[in-house]
Amino acid sequence: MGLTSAHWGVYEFAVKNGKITEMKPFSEDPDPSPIGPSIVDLLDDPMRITAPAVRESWLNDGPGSAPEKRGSDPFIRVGWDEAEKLVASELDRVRRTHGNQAIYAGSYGWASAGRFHHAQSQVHRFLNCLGGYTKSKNTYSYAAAEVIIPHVLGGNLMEILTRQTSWQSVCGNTGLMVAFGGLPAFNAQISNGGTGAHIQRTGVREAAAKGTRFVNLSPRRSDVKHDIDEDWIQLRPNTDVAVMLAMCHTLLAEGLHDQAFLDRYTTGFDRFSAYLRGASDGTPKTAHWAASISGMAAEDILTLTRQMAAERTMLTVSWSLTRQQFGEQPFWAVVALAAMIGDMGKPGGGVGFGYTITNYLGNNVFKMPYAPLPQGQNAVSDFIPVARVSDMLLGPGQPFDYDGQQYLYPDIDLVYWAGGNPFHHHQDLARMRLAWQKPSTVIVNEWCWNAVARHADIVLPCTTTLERTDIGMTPRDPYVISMDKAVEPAGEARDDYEIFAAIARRLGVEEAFTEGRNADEWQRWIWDQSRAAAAEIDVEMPDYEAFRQAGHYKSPALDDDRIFLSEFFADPVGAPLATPSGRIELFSQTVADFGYDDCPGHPSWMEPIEWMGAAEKRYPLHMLSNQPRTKLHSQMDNGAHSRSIKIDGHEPIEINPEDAAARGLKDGDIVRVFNDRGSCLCGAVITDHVMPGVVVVSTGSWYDPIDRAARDSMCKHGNPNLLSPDIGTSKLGQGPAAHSCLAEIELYDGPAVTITAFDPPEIKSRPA
Ligand SMILES: Nc1nc2c(c(=O)[nH]1)N[C@H]1C(S)=C(S)[C@@H](COP(=O)(O)OP(=O)(O)OC[C@H]3O[C@@H](n4cnc5c(=O)[nH]c(N)nc54)[C@H](O)[C@@H]3O)O[C@H]1N2
Ligand SMILES: Nc1nc2c(c(=O)[nH]1)N[C@H]1C(S)=C(S)[C@@H](COP(=O)(O)OP(=O)(O)OC[C@H]3O[C@@H](n4cnc5c(=O)[nH]c(N)nc54)[C@H](O)[C@@H]3O)O[C@H]1N2
Ligand SMILES: [Mo]
Repeated sequence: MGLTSAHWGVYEFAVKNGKITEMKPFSEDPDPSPIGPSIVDLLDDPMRITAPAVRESWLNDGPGSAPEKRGSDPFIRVGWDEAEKLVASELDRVRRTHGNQAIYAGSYGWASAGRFHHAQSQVHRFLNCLGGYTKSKNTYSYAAAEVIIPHVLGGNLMEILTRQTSWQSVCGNTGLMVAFGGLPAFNAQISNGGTGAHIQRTGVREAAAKGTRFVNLSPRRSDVKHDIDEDWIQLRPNTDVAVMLAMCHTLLAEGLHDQAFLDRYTTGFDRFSAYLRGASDGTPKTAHWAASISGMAAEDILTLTRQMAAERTMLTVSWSLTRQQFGEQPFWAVVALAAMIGDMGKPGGGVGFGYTITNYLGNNVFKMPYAPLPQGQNAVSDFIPVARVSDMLLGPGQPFDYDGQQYLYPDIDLVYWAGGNPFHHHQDLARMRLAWQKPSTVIVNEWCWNAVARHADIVLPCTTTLERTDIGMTPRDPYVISMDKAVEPAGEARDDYEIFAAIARRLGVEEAFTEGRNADEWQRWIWDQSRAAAAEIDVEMPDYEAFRQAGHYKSPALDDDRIFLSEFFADPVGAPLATPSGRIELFSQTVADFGYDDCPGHPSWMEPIEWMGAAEKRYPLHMLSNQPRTKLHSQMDNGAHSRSIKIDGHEPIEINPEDAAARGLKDGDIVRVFNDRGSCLCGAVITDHVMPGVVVVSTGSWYDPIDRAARDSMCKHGNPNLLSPDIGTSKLGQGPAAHSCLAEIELYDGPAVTITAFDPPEIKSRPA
């Protein structure tokens, strides 16, 4: 059997006559994900891109022609030679006439697992060899937290997450785990870079067996409800901060806060507590105040808070809380609440940033110094906060705020994407389609005809992980996987590396890009560099041949159960945090001095524009767009596993029975979900797992407009990003705010529709 690694786990496969005949989970995985095997049917599915293709108007009439036809124009199949020439000459034209900053290649997205063939690493390295590109900062996952947490705890959030208190420390120590956003077990299928063994469900079950009580504060029930007996307390979306502040207020008012902890480890409690008491704004943040905002009963807030003070408590926040307007506040407020409880630094106590929402959180992994593919230097300093992509394209030269400074949006003439799908991840897709008309040229490396490929001018077909050899390696997981090539590339598909090497050759930078190594030699180089770095910290890794022979390598286990920031809590003076005060900042003078009205100097409740309590609501329901349980984002939406839960081909929408009854809807009905920004069709799932007033549509259904030529056409398939707002979380983080979204639903009684998301675009051959 061969081995392969994906963000959803490791799989073994068998091959016969050039086809994969079997794909089964890795023998060491106790809780494998069913997502994996879907890939097998898709390798030579009609949606596979098998040859380079160029949009008809662009090819016939040149760069910038008929940009409004992106997404509806047919494609012309071209040979690699011509495709390479077109891409090389376009990159050259743009950098010479406008400068390298006119190339936008943030290229955000998850691409595939595998350390060498990681598409973003490849595209960034390639463009750095050419003089650089405008980049993006932060992620769609938790951009707001990435910017606020360094002001509160210091350091870098992505790095901090790998140091979260482990499940081993939770089991047997945590009396109460309070999960804002719940414990969505389906999300634990995923870990970026791959995962050898899924541990989250086991973690939850073992903790429950050893006495941890789980409380889910969320508009939606946790997916773990069948495994453990959680208490589910409903609250309105986007109101967690009000509840957290009321909990802080209750601790303060009842003298239950840990003053010694606050004195030793934090700064700014005086300012924060004045706000809690209402001294600074006239509103005490009482349980009754929060109840009127969140819909959670005041009595429940009081009771739960008293339990938190009495028991060893772990608070956890889902990343979804950051993907809403003022998404900086929940992560800051939860740190303040944990500090007042005073369990931080103790086994099983304090705060975790999202148990179960990816597999690596709370995994007791020894962090290995694995080498990345070197990226070189980007000579361009321009950047955007990742979710401001439409703003940038629509507003060249306009100023924007970000983390205390003002910058200008560059004027973009060429967009290059490899390994991400903005028609999956971005909000307000009708607005994005308008913005997408700005550049003269859009180039995309993809393996399937999804929406980002369909909206490109030049499409270069790339391989999937099963068509190349790689190393599955990430410091977040103990398993390093020797990834075998299973089958030959489909059609004329090439590895991203090969694609870039060939274009680099035409632009005279091949040597800089490849350094004379082929893909195999680079993988050996990555291994050897990693092995040398490991030896320096006295960890012995096998040599390259022995690793390839063995199929996988497992890094050593940690000696102790990890406790978040334990060094700091052991010695706050000797091992201070990387904040201005060296302590946890409950008030940040730095943030206060930025003077932002949407991100003050301490955790604060601010009313979002779109939420259930808004005084003037144009639409009555709050639409959440959570992560899909049958896939990763939009990847393999055309596969059997993802299709298995669709309703007449439409994405399901969860609706509470009360809301369904009020609209005369029954299970399985096709409904139109709409607001001012757009609409989509979904299949109704009527369930009391979602609270009244809230509907839930998972992301990931491929954008499938009824009329491909119309920019704001309804998506008949069920993509929620036609409805979500394209606003920044605040001037501080400028993160995406998809979860602040009101909508309405009604029975769809329009003409019958056929889903065409999984039909390839028209591809013409050149007349001979
Ligand atoms: N409404 C709403 N929107 C959201 C969210 C939400 O909660 N609500 N969540 C957001 C979050 S957290 C995230 S992380 C983003 C995710 O957004 P993305 O990461 O952009 O989504 P993916 O579908 O994973 O896109 C990866 C793309 O890479 C391609 N690909 C895979 N392997 C390779 C390869 O080897 N080479 C190349 N060239 N391409 C490859 C895949 O086919 C796919 O098109 O979405 C965000 N969008
Ligand atoms: N199967 C699968 N797993 C995934 C992914 C995937 O695509 N598929 N994507 C991965 C990625 S990239 C990321 S970033 C993580 C994201 O992980 P999360 O951000 O945690 O994931 P979501 O599924 O968007 O949200 C989880 C739950 O948060 C709750 N929620 C939403 N809004 C609010 C709110 O305002 N308050 C409260 N209290 N609860 C709220 C809802 O109940 C929702 O089901 O998931 C990862 N895991
Ligand atoms: Mo994410």
